[in-house]
Amino acid sequence: MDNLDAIVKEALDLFAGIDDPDQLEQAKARFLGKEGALTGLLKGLGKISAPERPAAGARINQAKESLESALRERREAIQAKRLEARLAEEALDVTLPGRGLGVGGLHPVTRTLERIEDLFRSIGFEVATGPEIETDFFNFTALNIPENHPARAMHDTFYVDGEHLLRTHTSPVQVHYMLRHAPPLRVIAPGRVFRCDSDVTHTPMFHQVEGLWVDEQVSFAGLKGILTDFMQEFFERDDLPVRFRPSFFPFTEPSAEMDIGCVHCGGSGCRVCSHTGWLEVLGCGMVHPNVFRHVKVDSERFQGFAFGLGVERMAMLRYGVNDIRLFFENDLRFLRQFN
Ligand code: 2NM
Repeated sequence: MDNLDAIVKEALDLFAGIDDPDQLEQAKARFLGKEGALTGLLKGLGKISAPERPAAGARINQAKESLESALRERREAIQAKRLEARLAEEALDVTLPGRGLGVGGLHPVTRTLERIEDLFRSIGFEVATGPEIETDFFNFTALNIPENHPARAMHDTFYVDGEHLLRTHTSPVQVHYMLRHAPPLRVIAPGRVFRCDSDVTHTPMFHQVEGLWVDEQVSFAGLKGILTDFMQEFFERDDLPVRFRPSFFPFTEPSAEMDIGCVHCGGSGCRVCSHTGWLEVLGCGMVHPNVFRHVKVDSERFQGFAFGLGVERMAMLRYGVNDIRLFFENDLRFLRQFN
């Protein structure tokens, strides 16, 4: 009992210096555990004379309580300190600027498509769309391409079943349009087309714009004028040379292909134009009477001119892209250059 104050002081000093909960529990056991110093004193109470026993017991209990309350305080202090350290470590600086929103942009093919649409809209053309899955009739028969005609093989068609296919051009949209609208009419049909063809210059899906003008005084001369103006507006060069070469399409007669002076070398000859100075950019012609017959347009009274161009090709020439596949890889390093 003479050591009681010394034991309490030793315990309180020890507890005060501990920062770890496990160590604190071990220290507690040294004084209050089964073999602890205070427990030992309580066990020895029996040896104390009866008259002194209650006072001695009370002193030991008091000491025990003071140790327990010191332990409680210490535990709380350790916990508070740990929480503070964690909060400091995990603190967020809410005043830091945010990452910001990336600004998206339109795909170069979309931009080119919209540019073409805007130019034709500005001269009175309507924009029409139609399904990508078509019937044999709308994609071929109505366009004067009969069964077993080599043009069907030429187009490398993806067939869905015996009657349905992925359209190989957007001309079927013009056929639908002519069935619903009587001439005079001016319409372009932009959209995806599909051909079973894949190499450096061909992708199995690409975009086309086809145009059609039907009226009573439509001529090949008018066709040449409109397409020349269009190319000069599109490439922003009013001195852009153009030429028309005879060609063949089942749905037009006569038919022609249109070339423009090479936008890469200016006509002197380079790899882009295969050293010819010219780039083929479009097919066109006067609508064949058989097409008019299928859509019930009187070909004695009306004439029509039509044309078709590839949107990816126009985008490549406008932006100087040398591989069509870049448009479909969706590599952001490529796409970001068009923003
Ligand atoms: C081309 C070339 C020439 C064309 C024809 C028609 C329709 F439906 F009126 F008969 N639409 N588009 C046409 C004519 C398309 O693409 C190279």
